[in-house]
Formats: sequence, structure tokens, C-alpha cells
Amino acid sequence: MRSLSTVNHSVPLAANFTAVSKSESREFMSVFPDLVRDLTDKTKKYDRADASKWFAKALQYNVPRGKKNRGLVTVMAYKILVDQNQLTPENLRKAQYLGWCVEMLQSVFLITDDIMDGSTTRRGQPCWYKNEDVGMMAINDGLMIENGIYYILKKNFEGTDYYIKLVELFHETMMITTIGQSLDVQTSTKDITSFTMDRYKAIVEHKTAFYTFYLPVALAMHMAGYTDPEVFRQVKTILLEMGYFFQVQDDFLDCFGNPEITGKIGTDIQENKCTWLSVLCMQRASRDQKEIMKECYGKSDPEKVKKIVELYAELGLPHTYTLYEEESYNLIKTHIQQTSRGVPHKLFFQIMDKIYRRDS
Ligand code: DMA
Ligand code: MG
Ligand code: MG
Ligand code: MG
Repeated sequence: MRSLSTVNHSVPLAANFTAVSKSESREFMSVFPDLVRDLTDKTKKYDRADASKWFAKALQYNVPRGKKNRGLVTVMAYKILVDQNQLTPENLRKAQYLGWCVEMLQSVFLITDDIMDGSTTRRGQPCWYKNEDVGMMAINDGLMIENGIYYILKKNFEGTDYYIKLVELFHETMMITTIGQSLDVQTSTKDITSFTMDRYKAIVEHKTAFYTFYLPVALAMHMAGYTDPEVFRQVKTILLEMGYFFQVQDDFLDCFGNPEITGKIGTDIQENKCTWLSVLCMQRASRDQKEIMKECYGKSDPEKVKKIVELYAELGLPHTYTLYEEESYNLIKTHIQQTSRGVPHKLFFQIMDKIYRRDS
């Protein structure tokens, strides 16, 4: 671990939130075995060998072991948005399936992201592709899981008037996120001096913001019967802002987080990534400090990586981050109060509380 965790959170987090989240998480998890059964029943139809068994293994390893923020937000949003007389056990279960579809999509992005980023660990275990018996088969597993999303959607939602909306939204999300990933990887091949905040924003809005919060909430809105495009537009503006905030946190944690808690060892510096920290560093650096960046950023030599972390600390980036986190939290709250109509503010606040001052 790069031990420069200097962020001192003076205000304790709301303890009750974690408690609620835990029981909801358990409830959500209880659906997972049925999901795996549905999916492997499907593959069995085509199976000539052990594809179903393998698929079950890939699902178990990659889909349920994270924080499940996105899946849980889907369910939470549905509960808040739907008329209470519609909140039947059957509809709740459907919302949970929808949440699992988001988690499946997330796992597809993580499987491929870890290959592209040369990562070693994820959610406290080796990245899927790092397993000896997996390797580049991980790419095919990602494709299988992605396909599984559409099977689950069809099985649970075909015949509803919003089924096509769900399918289209998953396709759109896949398009936008893969554009973001493409920008991310392409930018990492460029010179550090070319990184700008604008470039960073473009990468992050695509690779993270859309699928992290807009997708779960918009899915729940479709299921709850929302149809007004203006409401979707307003909701999207706020949720993309939150998604941006979420990725800034992710970039910070990549360098200054505790891998024991985040479950992943950062590679942004070694991989020459255009991150919130690297852009800010280049903005603030003196000529000499820029030379350090040019010489040491994007290199795997641990000594060089250490120099970058030290430079970040010297420039006070951990402190800037703490201030930024608080400021953006307040700004987003103000935006929620000002602009959103049609969707209860409570929904946005609950999402913000889930991520504010997160350390994993
Ligand atoms: C996050 O990028 C975006 C996607 C689509 C996974 P990242 O590489 O910073 O994510 P992580 O830090 O989880 O590897
Ligand atoms: Mg990554
Ligand atoms: Mg990445
Ligand atoms: Mg990251």
C-alpha cells in the first residue's frame, strides 16, 4: 500500500445508513442463486460440454462480490419511485432482477477493464483474467455475461410496455461506456503534457458517470412508469454530476486508498492514466516538478511510482481532494434542490449518502 492516507475525516459517517444498506444487501443477495440458475438453465439448452458449469463459475466469481451499489440503487430507486400499491413482492423481485442486470453489466466492464489496465486484484481477489485457468478466456466470459443480461430482461419483462426501453438503455449504456473506455486507454498512450481537465471530464462522463448512476435510476424510472423525456433529462444531469464525483473518488483511492479496503491495487500511475490527480498535478507543478512527472509517470519502476505519489503529496493534493469532496457534495445537493422535478429529492440524497466520503 502507498501509505499516504492523510485524509482525516473529522465528521463521522451516518452509522444508520450502513445498517440499512446491509439488510438490503442481504435481501438482494438472496435472489442471486435464482439468477444463476436461470442463466445456466439457458446455456444448458445449447451446452455440449461444460459451458454451463463454467458460466456459473464466472458469474459467481465476478458478479456478486462487490459493494453492489449500482444494483442496490436500482432497487432503492424503484421502491421510492413506484406507487406504494404497486410495490408487490413480485414487482420487488423484478426490480431486484433489474438490479442484478446492472451488476452483470458492471462485471463485464470490470473484467475487461482489468485486462486493459493490467490490474492484479479486484474486490480482494485476483482479477478474473489473472486466474491460471482463465486468462484471455475472460474476454469470452465477459461476452457471455453481457448476453445474459438480455436473457434476464426478456424472461422477466417481455410483454411489458417498457421492455424495449430497458433493452435500449442497456445498449446505449454499453455504447457510451465503451466509448469512455476507448478514450481512457487512448489517452493513456499520449504524453502527460497533453492531459487536460476537459479531456478528463469527457473520459469520465462516458466511462463511469452514465452507467454508474444514470443507468440504475433510469431503469427504475421506466419500471415505475415514468415516460416524460424532460424528467429523464433532468435526472440525467444530476446523476452524471454524481458519477463524475464518484470517479474523482476512484482516482484518489487508486493512489491514496487502502487496498485492504478498496480490494484493488491501483495502477493509474504505472498505466499513464489521465486522472483527476495527474491533471491537477500538471496544473500546479513547477517546471522542475513537471520534469519529474515526465520522467516518472507511466513507468512501472516502483521508485518512480513512489516519486509521483510523493509529488502529489508535496503539492497538497490529498488536502485539495478533501476540500473538493466536500464542496462538490454541497454543490450537488444545491443542484438537486434547484433543478429536479418529478422525482423525489430523497432518492438523490440517499445515493449521495452512499458515496460521500467513501473509502472503498
Ligand atoms: C472505471 O475505470 C471505469 C470502468 C468502466 C470500469 P477504472 O479503470 O478507474 O476503474 P477501476 O479503478 O475500478 O479499475
Ligand atoms: Mg481499472
Ligand atoms: Mg480503466
Ligand atoms: Mg480507478
